[in-house]
Parts: sequence; C-alpha cells; structure tokens
Amino acid sequence: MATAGKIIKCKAAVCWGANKPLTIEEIEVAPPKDHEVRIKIVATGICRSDEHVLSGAFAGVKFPIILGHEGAGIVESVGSSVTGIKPGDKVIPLFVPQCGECRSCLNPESNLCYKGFLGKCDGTTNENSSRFTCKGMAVHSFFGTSTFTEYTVVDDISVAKIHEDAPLDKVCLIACGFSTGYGSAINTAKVKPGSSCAVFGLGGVGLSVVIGCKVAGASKIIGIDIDSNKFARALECGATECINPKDYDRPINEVLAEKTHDGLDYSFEVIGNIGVMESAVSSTHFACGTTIIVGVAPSNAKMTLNPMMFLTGRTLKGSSFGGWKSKDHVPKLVNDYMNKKFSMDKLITHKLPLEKINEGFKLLCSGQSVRTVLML
Ligand code: CND
Ligand code: ZN
Ligand code: ZN
Repeated sequence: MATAGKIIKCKAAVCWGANKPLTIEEIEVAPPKDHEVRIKIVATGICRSDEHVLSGAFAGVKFPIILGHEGAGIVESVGSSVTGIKPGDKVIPLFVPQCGECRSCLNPESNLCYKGFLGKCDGTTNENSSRFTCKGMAVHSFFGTSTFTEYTVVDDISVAKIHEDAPLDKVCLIACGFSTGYGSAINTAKVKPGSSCAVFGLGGVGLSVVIGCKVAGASKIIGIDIDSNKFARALECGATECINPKDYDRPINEVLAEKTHDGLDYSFEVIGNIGVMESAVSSTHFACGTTIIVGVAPSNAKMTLNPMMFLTGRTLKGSSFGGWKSKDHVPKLVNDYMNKKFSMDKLITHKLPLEKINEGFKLLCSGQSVRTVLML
C-alpha cells in the first residue's frame, strides 16, 4: 500500500479522562515496528468494558487513550518479522493475545496469555508504547487493540487473520461480546445437553451466553434482567423463559430453585454486580451446580460467600474471552458464523458512524441498545 512505512493521519475517538465525552480528533498513527501490524478498522462494536473505563470503574488506566476492543478490519502494512499476515488480509484484533509460549498458552485448559493479561492499557508489547499521537501528545492504546480509530497498530500475537469473505460489520462482535458469552457456555461451563441454565444480564454478552447454552443443547435457559425490554430478544436468541427480579418480593435464588428442582446446573453472571454474583452462586444446585463469572466488577470489589456452599459440591469459575485461545479460535468462530452454526443478527441493534460514538455509549447506558456497531 502507498501508505506503508509512513505516518498516517486519520480520525479517532480520543478519551481524555474518566467521565469526559470522547472527542473526534485527527491523530497520527506511526508505522508498525518489528512484530506489529497496522490495520484499517472497518467496523467496531461498543462493549460495556469500554464504558467501564469511561465511568472510572477500571483502576490504572492512563489518559489520553483510544478505547475499543471489538473491531474488525483490513491489514494496511506489517512490520518486520511478521509471518502469516499480509496487507489486504481481513483481520480481527485480539484483546487477549496468544503468544503460544507462556504457561497459559501451553495449557490446553487456559487462554489468558501472559503477554496481554487483562486490562493492559499502555501500548503494544514492543517498548510498552503506543503508535498514536494527537496534538503532539502520546495517546495510549487499550487492551492492545484500540479500535475506535480509522487505523490502529497491534502486536502480531494480538491479531487473527479471518476468512476473506467475512462480513466485517457482523464478525467484529467475534472480537469480544459474542465470543465471550458463547465461549463461557461452550468452553468454560461445558454446558451439557438437557441441562438447566440461568443467564443474569441480557446485554450483548449475556445474549451470547444464551446462544451458547442453546447450541450446547440445554433444555431450560432462563434469562434474568431488571430491564424487561430485553426479554423479547432473549427469547429469540434461545431463552426458554425470562424473569425480572423486580417482579418478586423474595430472593431470586428461591424462585429459580422452584423452577429447576432444587437449583440450576449452570448460572452465568454477565453484569459485573457483586450481589448478583452471590445470587448466581446460590441459585445453583448444592451438589452439582456451576457458576461462571463473566461480568467485570469494579477493581476494588469483594464477594462474600459461605465456604459451605462449595463444600457441598458447587463450582465457581471465571471466564475471559470465553476461554477461547484467541489466534487459533477466532478464525474458526468466523467460519462457524459463515456456515450458520449460530446467528449474531439479534445482537446488533444500531449502526452509527464513528462521529456519533458518544450517542452509542448513551444508547448502551440507557439500555436502548444491545450492540451498536460503529462504521469507520
Ligand atoms: P450490557 O450493559 O449491555 O448488559 C448488562 C445487562 O445487565 C443489561 O441488560 C442490564 O439491564 C442488566 N442488569 C444490570 N443490573 C442488573 C441486575 N442487578 N440484575 C439483573 N440484570 C441487571 O453489557 P454487556 O453485555 O456488553 O457486558 C456484560 C458484562 O460483561 C460487563 O460487565 C462487561 O464488562 C463484561 C465483559 C466481560 C468480558 C470477559 O472477557 N469476561 C469481555 N467483555 C465484556
Ligand atoms: Zn468486551
Ligand atoms: Zn501466551
């Protein structure tokens, strides 16, 4: 490409601090260094984890920063030593990298690579610096992805090449929301056919858990949300019934125990609320129930649980990026989507240009949207 090796000037949504609106700025994006890839972002979803930074719930975030971790795009140029990816390839940037060498990558049961770890908010692996500047200032990158920009630079361990015919405005959700929810049911819980499941929180990630439970063959999938407007969509995604805790004057675990012969096989917390996490655990069967934490709680949060709940046989687990080994599995998930193994169509409620990103966050916070996809 004509731009290879040169600084690119482009538009980006820059976040200057917690609780401040994003502003659309002209930024400079430096060429990729050794083992880095520069990508033209085509589409990116807005996930609740981006909003957590805006609302100040994540400790240790440095500003200014370019958020976004649910994007898809086309490679513009690659740095030296990059193999298997070339300009023109369709790709998905990965907020959980896969170096292939660390203890997590080598263990078939884990996926949280040491090279990214969660909440990496400084830059690419090289020199821990980002390739963005704005008004003469360095701008940090977020989760190693930064997709709210026309161009971004990521590590080669943080990018997966995908099918050349993949629709980027849909498969961007495979970069986070869909894969996170779907994988927490398929990989982390390993939901069994005929089992009973409850999903607390029916946003984009929660609905993807519902889809995962359905694909896994669960016979009861109970959607739970304090916003009943989320129910129609949850039923379309495969929930067998939905309940609103506000409609009951007793604890939700009692309601669920009645519906499931003493408790659920699996419960999923997909909100990031400590109280709901505790309810999700107590809603499972005392001897064989499993709870998966998917929601991201504030950095300083603590749960209170009686150890006796686990002595009887319950299991509590967490899941980031749905347990997928990102570089290996993202291309397969894209193929599965294209082969119609699952649908993500119900997850996308809005499409907006990058300029309207603040409106996209408002739609998320007011509960009006599930996923807004920004088109760049
Ligand atoms: P979104 O905000 O769209 O959905 C949350 C849903 O929960 C909404 O429908 C709310 O109405 C509902 N809700 C809120 N409070 C309650 C409550 N007390 N009881 C019942 N329902 C409630 O968020 P999202 O779907 O984009 O993300 C969900 C969580 O997943 C969020 O915490 C996000 O940070 C996290 C996440 C995790 C990971 C991972 O790798 N584990 C990756 N991305 C996002
Ligand atoms: Zn996310
Ligand atoms: Zn690794």
